[in-house]
Amino acid sequence: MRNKLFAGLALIALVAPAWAEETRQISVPGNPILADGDYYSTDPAPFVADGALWILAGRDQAPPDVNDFIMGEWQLLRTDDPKSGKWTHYPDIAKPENVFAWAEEARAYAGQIVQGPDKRYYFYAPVLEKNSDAKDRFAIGVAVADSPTGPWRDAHPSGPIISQRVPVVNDIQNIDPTVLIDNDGRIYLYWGTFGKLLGMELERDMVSPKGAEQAIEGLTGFFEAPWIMKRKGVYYMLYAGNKAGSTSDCTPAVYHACIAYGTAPSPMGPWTYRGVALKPVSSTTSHSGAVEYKGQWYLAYHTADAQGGGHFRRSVALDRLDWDDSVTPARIRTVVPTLRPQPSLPPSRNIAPAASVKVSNEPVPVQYWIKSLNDGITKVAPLPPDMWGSWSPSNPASQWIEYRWDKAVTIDGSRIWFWNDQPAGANVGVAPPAAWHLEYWDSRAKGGWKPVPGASGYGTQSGGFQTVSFPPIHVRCLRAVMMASGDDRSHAALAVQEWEVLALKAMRPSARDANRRLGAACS
Ligand code: FUB
Repeated sequence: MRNKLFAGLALIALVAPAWAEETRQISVPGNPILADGDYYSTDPAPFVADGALWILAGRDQAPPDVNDFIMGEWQLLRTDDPKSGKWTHYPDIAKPENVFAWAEEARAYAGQIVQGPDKRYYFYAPVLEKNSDAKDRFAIGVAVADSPTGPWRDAHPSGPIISQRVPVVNDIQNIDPTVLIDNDGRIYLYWGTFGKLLGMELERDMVSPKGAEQAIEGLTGFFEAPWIMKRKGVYYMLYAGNKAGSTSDCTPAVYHACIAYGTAPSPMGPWTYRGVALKPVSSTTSHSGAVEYKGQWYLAYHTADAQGGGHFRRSVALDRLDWDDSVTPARIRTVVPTLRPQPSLPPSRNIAPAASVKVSNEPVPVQYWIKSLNDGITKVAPLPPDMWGSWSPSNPASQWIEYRWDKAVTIDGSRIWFWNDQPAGANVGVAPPAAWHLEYWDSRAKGGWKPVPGASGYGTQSGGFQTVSFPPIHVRCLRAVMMASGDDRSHAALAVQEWEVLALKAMRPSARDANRRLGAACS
């Protein structure tokens, strides 16, 4: 797939001088920066060095049907002018097993590069320890180099500076390091995931602990991906938060994250939650870093928006981060993600994206996402946020999902893609429906939900579209009514990855409005 054109827009590969037969000059009109699916780039950590803006990133290498973080190496992106869209790409600046003799390959997780007091560059890198009896072998190593591009060598060859065994025993997963060198020269390291965040002061050698690990509290909904920074005397911590729920300001679905942030008057707190800097992106994980460059702040983050992208095939994006200085401490204005110009979509008979959605099981359990029903995305290996679902400890015998259009539409077909984690006929978990059918709201006389007449048949298999056709019918509200499989004791739950409704003629799809409000009920 190397050097393929994405969306008809040029990605120009030139050969750069000296060390860098591998570097590539990229000219991009927007996000993601690497968008053609050739190199995925993830967990961005921006920094300024030699007058340029750099982004350290991991590299997702999982095949499309594998849900795992297969990440063999780190890479760099560099620009002198983010607005120009011109970047130099340095693939493979380091691999865990080449830099750290004690590390295993393929888990080059989210790192950060900072310039130390000795002007050399220090790379805080979470990797898997090869020979460790720790329950969780993730550990943070530190590499050092004279240039961001390396060569990187282990700054602490005796092993990681943080693990479940050093400097003291801990029981967290030791990943996602972030470092601040304060104006007084003191150095602070923070790290953690799965809701646990630790912080520690480091000596000026950048590797030795100075003082004890401390739990960082007060960052509401903290999940992972901390990013420490300081502006106008205030300490800011960005992080991936997943305080999920239907009324959450962060995310309605637990498998998604927003980038939230808190502030503190000193590096170790006390921390106060302040709000959301970036709403959930298209990948389940969200990971960001912010930096000021030539007077403008930027937020680097990743998404699943590149060609062939996914939750484990993520790509780095960069957008402006603006401050509201009318309040104290200054507030981060919610970042507006931008995309490069997208190819116009071909005409389609599917008019589901123009509908608003109502379902029988509101509030939808936080592991599912109602918006995925008509987002036009189907995946071979979807995760729970890629579907609407209904699992609960006690599942009813039936559920429905409903589309409402602003005006009545004439339709003659529908396609639905069920998802399951249990076989057909199961009475637990999520299974394909035992049966399903379409109903429309009949507005004549007293009105009422009626089966769509003349339907060709309702397949119940999962893992692909089940298609039904019927004589044209004029409707404003349409339901897919699903009967769960099960028995006298219990029923399985139901899940749908995508539900399409087909108009008679293909038309140009109107822009999808993800924030569309629920349309008026038909009843
Ligand atoms: O890339 C692997 C992991 O995914 C990172 O460590 C997390 O922050 C999340 O982005």
